[in-house]
Amino acid sequence: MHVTKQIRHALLLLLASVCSLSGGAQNPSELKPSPQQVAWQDMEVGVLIHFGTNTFLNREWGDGTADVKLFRPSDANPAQWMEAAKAGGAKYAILVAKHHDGFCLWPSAGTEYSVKNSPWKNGKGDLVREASDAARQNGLKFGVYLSPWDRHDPRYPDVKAYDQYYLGQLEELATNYGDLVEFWLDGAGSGGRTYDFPRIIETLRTYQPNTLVFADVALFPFADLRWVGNESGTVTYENWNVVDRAGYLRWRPVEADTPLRKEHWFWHPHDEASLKSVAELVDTYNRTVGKGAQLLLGLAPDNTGRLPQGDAARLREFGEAIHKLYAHNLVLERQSGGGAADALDSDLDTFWTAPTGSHHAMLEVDFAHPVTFDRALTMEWLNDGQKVQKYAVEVYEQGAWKRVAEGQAIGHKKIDIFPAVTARRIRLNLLSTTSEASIREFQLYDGSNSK
Ligand code: FUL
Repeated sequence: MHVTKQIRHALLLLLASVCSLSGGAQNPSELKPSPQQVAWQDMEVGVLIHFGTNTFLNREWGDGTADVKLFRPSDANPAQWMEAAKAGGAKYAILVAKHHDGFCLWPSAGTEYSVKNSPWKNGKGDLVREASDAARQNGLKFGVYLSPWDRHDPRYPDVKAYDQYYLGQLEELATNYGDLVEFWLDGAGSGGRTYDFPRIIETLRTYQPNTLVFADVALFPFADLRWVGNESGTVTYENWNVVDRAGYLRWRPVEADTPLRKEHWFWHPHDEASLKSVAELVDTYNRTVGKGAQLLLGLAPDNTGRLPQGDAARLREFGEAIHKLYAHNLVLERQSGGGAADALDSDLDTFWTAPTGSHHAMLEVDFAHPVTFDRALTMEWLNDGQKVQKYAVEVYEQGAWKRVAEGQAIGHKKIDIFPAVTARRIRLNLLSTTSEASIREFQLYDGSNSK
């Protein structure tokens, strides 16, 4: 009897480990975001700020030999950066605390290669402090980028010694500058190198349990957020939040980083022509946020330490353009919306849920008079997982329903843009859902109105 019990116990253990190894127990439609991921996805737009010795050398990638004395901005002004970011609609700012050249924007104890030996503020300055303070004063969350690849530090070839150094830096950043919303792990330059990431992330989690780790594919096992795979601000595929990493499924929403000036993360002289136009930025917004992704816009303060006036003005114009474009939700003027008022109220805290157990559903909006629109904005309530797998936006025309847009994933936000149509009855047709879908918003806009 006793032996049978032992055998049964051993078999159960074996079964449990086989299940977890094969990943067989995971079902993508049942995976849910963490509360931190839900809050992060709601921010939609952020900025990534590059400033350092490269700024003074007309370079994108420093080789680590730049003299610290080069770093002498006359007017480093993080408050101005953050004001501009806010005007552009950003809700968070990530500062490149150390880029690949190894130069640190804070007086790190582990190296002499930092602001503490630069002429800026006679070596008494701390840009991580100033930027984090300025971000919070402007209502922005703050995060850091700490490049693992370090082309300056002499310990870099010594894997153990460098890991220890990196860990110390992370500890400084994680314990001295308040809550970090995101930790940006850049894989560039690190191909073939193995860092002690289990320990590094453990350290981060110890001090900052709520920080979300962004990582590209090379460092993917550690990612809470994933890289979009390009720097052009494009999500070209159906965007599902649950993705697979070698048999292990997780909720990993995507962040699309792209610079405000084409192809330049750092500031370069005589480079004004590369500043993206408002139309390009709005298009980028629609192709990233409008596909359920996060838009992370790169900002580059110049060699005075200020964001160039043209860049700040462009950010403001972009912020205003988006605001204007999505200010007038026609659905609010409807005559009826069935029982789905909670999806039709422009209130992000309410949502409508399709009948329990349903795999398809309809949400119809009727107007007293025909309305003209050229885009639909739909949001899923994701706390319970991503449910919609196929949908269409349809208008009632001459006795039949006509499809004006269709897609698979909705996710956090989906913006469908199509030739303008005029109709009195419009519906969101949820053609296939894994279980009952929850719709946070279904909105209609006339883009031509905002021009
Ligand atoms: C890349 C880096 O190599 C670029 O210099 C920049 O920092 C960009 C945001 O990430 O991987």
